[in-house]
Amino acid sequence: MKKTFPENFLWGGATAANQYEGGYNEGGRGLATSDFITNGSADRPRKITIRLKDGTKTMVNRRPTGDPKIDTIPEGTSGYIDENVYYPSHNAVDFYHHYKEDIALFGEMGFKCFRLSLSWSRIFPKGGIEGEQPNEEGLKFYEDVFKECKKYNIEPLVTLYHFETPAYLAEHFNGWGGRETIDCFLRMCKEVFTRYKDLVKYWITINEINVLNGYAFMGTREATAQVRYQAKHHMFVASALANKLCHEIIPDAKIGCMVALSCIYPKDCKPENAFGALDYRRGALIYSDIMMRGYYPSYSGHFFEEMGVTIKKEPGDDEIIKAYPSDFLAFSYYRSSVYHTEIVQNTDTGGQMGDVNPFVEKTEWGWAIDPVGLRYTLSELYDRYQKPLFIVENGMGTIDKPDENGYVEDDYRIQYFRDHIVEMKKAVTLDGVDLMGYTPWGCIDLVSAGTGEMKKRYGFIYVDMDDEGNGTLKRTKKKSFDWYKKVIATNGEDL
Ligand code: P53
Repeated sequence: MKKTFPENFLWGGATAANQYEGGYNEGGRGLATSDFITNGSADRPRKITIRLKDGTKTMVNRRPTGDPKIDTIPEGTSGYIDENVYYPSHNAVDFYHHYKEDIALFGEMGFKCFRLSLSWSRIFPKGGIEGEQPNEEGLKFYEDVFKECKKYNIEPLVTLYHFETPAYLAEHFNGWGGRETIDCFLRMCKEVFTRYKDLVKYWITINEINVLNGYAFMGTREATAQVRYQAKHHMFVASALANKLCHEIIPDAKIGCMVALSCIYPKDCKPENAFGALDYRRGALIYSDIMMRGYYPSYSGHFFEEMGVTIKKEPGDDEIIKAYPSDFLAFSYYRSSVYHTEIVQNTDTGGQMGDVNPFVEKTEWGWAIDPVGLRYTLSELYDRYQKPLFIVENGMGTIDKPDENGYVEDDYRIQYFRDHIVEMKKAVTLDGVDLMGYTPWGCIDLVSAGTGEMKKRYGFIYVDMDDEGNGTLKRTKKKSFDWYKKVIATNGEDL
């Protein structure tokens, strides 16, 4: 039995380009689907702005309905952003110009690992279509970032795809709805594996593959179950072939898949609720089952049949998925939720909605705070796969109130992390889970994916910016900064 975390445990923090990087029209970058999404709030959904066929600009709800009046982004994509609307991804919190400062702060906290994603259209502005040359300025940017990490002995953990599809691929191939996108993705992968082979040893193929849906996330025009699961099938093939390429080009690298796996409990001992919760959970586990084990699981037949989905596979797809499974399973864990047969569940997001749990408290955004659920999930996943796990997102989005010096006393955040790390430690020491590391989400304040807000903050570092993008972008350490620094320095002993 292990007594504590392993020596080489990867403590760190996590970010994603579409919410953190900015510089959307700098350095030769092409536009991405995320650049067309406005800000929103908990009760005002984010919208995707695109042009109507008649030429007028309009707004549509974030989940496209298949309305034929709505076109995807036509030729010359740059003309289609509405200057009067605020798009949080455009400048985000400007990692593009602050990376040295930010990485120095991560270094000061003692990070062993920093999770970031590549903006695909920065590497290939058109997504890597046949004959397209990579954008040297984009490649150089990430090289500089990784070299900066090395200065502080920080291992980059790089997500190849996180909530943004090159707009060109959305326009021409229906994003991940088209098989062509697989080849484009692989051209991008080959380029970055080759370029960064000495700098990056930890990779993740596709972020939260189970929550992806519609134009914003996958570049598809429609968001029907048929289109969604066909696109996911393309992602399974792309992910497996990316694993293959990665191992060929960087033999000592590890490459994982990533699924949102916040946990789900049955409401009570009513058998239908217990089985219902198990079956509902499969809606999320199907993704890791396919990518970790290498085949569509036996229950997937009834799962797709009930949704009226028929997956179109090309000859060889199943063999590819079988031959190149993921080395590890990365997952996000934020909360738990409760399954009840009479409550309509949000399909496959691994515990998004459900009945009220009277035993746990909630954040201001209604996310149940449940540290034991983290141990539960770690055990569930390790018992199922017996392969290394990596918690690549966890944390608490809150409204932080800085004092006159910009200092935030975020004792609630410290409490959240302390409680989760205690349970994570039990999973490692008592349950024997092989856990590679822990990278809390939004280690520096960044734009919320769900609402586009800035005020939903997760960071150890405060960034002076508001929901409309106003502010100095000044970085200030919160109280949790020094606390997390101590946790890392003692390898999780002093909490
Ligand atoms: P925000 C939905 C459910 C679970 C995780 O979320 C999710 C989402 C998308 O909103 O996203 C992940 O910012 C995601 C991050 C995201 C983070 O969780 O809505 O991988 O990009 O920022 C937190 O509070």
